[in-house]
Amino acid sequence: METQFKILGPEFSTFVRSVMIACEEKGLTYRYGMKLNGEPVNLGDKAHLAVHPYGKIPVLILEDGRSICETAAILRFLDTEFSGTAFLPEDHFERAQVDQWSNLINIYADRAIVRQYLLEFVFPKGEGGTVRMDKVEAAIPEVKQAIAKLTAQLGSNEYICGNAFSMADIMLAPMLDYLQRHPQGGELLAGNQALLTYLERLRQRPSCKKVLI
Ligand SMILES: N[C@@H](CCC(=O)N[C@@H](CS)C(=O)NCC(=O)O)C(=O)O
Repeated sequence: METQFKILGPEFSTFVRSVMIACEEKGLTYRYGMKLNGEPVNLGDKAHLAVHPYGKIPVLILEDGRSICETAAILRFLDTEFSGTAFLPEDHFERAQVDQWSNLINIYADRAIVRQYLLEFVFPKGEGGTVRMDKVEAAIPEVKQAIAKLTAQLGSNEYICGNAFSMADIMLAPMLDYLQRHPQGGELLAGNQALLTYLERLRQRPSCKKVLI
């Protein structure tokens, strides 16, 4: 029978989307949502902390009930366990480069683009549920800096770590996709032909066509 994974987390989360893209690339079936052992679970509940010590999502739940948390660890596991698109190069140095960029994207690009900027619009915390425009303005320099660093790393290559698709692209695709689709965020990317062409290349992959909607 086909392996079916459960992904703990809502479909709109960027990191959940990365795991979904990875499953699609490997041809795996999966379900997602905020449920553990068939029971609804909230962030930070005891049951959640049992599978992620810091109460974050996503968590991958295997068929036998074992679990893996942290997006990079999940993607690495899926890559070593299943054939299909390779997420990591064979060469050890190149592999380290992909790990390096996966981490840089997971920690720094995510903080600048998603946490400090996009989430201000998605979950407005201002008075009466308004967007805190002062926070948005304050976040823009770091978003621009993240865009500049990603553009420099991309160079004239097809993917973020050279000319092969990798785990680092899987980590980045949902973030860039949200940023570009967002009216103000999209303006920060406008005119950046290299990054926009790269994003379009990712969006054309069958995995991304299914997940980035
Ligand atoms: N380093 C973690 C980051 C996970 C993360 O920050 N997930 C967000 C959703 S995209 C989350 O759990 N947010 C809820 C919270 O921080 O309470 C990973 O790579 O999985």
